[in-house]
Amino acid sequence: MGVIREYMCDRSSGTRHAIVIDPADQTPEVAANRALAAVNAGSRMILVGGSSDTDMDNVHATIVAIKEAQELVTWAASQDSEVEEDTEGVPVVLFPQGAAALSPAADGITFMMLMNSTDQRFLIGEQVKGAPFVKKAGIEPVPMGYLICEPGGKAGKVGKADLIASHQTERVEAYAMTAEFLGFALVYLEAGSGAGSPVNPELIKAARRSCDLPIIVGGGIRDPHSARAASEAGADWIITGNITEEYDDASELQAVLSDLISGIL
Ligand code: 1GP
Repeated sequence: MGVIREYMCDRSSGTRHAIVIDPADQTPEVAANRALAAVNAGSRMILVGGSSDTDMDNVHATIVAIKEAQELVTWAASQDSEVEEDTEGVPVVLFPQGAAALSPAADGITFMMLMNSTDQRFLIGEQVKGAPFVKKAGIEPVPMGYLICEPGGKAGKVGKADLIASHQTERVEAYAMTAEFLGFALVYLEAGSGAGSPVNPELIKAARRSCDLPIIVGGGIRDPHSARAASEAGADWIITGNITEEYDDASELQAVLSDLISGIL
């Protein structure tokens, strides 16, 4: 098993937090500062991707900037005998909209099927297009079933998803079982970036009871309360995106994310 898959699927330390950085929304330098603030707050992974306006150039520049910033911090800490804490960086993983927004600098890629898309392109088309690049670049693919739930936001529209309604627990159970039977490593329940309400915890519980895969939950999680609700319902990873982009000041962002992460069990 690859190291990124092992890392993402490790449940020994309970629910973890990750941020998603959209390269279309900020410069690589700003993205790197935000990533460092998130890691200081306790985030354990940086996902890079967005539903639109990402391309090879902005995705690559963003990943390189984040990795260089992490390396600089690690190097600086190694020069300072006073610093005792672990300053190793966290993995930077592609969370792509498709084959046109990849980077060889990533540590891994969520190689995903948008399982409830109505468009062949998001079920298998983009994956077939992107696979040769992933292979050649030696990026570790982590197979993931991606499910978009109501309200779905831009991801739901772009991905032409037949959204999972908040009461459709049996439907989510069947998808989660299917993800496991197909050999995926992870299931991601997405409410859409900026969603007015996060994924219904009942859907998370349904996915949890029907498969053994680690569950990632994101979309509309903005406070410790909703982070805790997702965690209690069985999420292994809590993802936040928008909230990270609302703060330019790194220490302010770190404080907001520390507070949110404190809500996770
Ligand atoms: C995107 O689910 C994530 O895939 C993040 O959503 O921007 O609402 O935090 P937010």
